[in-house]
Amino acid sequence: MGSRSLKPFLLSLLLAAPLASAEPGSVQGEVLISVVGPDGKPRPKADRSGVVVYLTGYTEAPPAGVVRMSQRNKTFIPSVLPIVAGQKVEFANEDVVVHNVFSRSVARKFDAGKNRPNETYVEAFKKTGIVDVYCDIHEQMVATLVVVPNRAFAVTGKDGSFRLSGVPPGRYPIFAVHRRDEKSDIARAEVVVEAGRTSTATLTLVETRTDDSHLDKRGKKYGPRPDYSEKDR
Ligand SMILES: [Cu+2]
Repeated sequence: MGSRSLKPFLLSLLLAAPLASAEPGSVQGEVLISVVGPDGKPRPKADRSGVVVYLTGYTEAPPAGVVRMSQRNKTFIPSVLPIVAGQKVEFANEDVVVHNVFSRSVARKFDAGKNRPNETYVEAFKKTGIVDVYCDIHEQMVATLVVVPNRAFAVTGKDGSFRLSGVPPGRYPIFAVHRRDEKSDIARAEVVVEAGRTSTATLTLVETRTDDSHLDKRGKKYGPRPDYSEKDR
């Protein structure tokens, strides 16, 4: 009886030892965005929100649960969504019209088909990378999923600031990806994370692509489309 209760205790000690020595650290910093004007000269951008900052070099299991990307007023909410590889996203039609969410990106190609109001489509994203999400009915609907390898990620606010927590000590590449598509620029730097400490990093993104032009799910230009409003059911 005594040995039976001792075993799990010893096991927990063994498991706890390596974890205690790897106290995590944090990274905080700033993303600068420079936009190239018509004269070819770069200018700093005031609004630095919506940039995904993440680290590579180690993997972690995704958080439990499904992440939601909604469709409302013919817009994706949120329009930029970082997730951990292996995580599922539910594309929820919270609109009054039909949507057809799809992606033709290398990291994940999918076609949700036509989803009516209140319908939800769930897709799993196993590979890391940038997934451009569009609607085959409404050309103006654009969103970006950034599938990252671990939980140390953040989305910048307007001031470009970010904070990554729970990072195991080590030297890592750190990246900043702006919305737009998989062809957009990615800023890269390197950061050293020490146990229990906060490191700093500054990343500079050059924004070269400023439009949202893209093809439909068949790889063709968007032509006139029926709106599939509620009355067409
Ligand atoms: Cu749509």
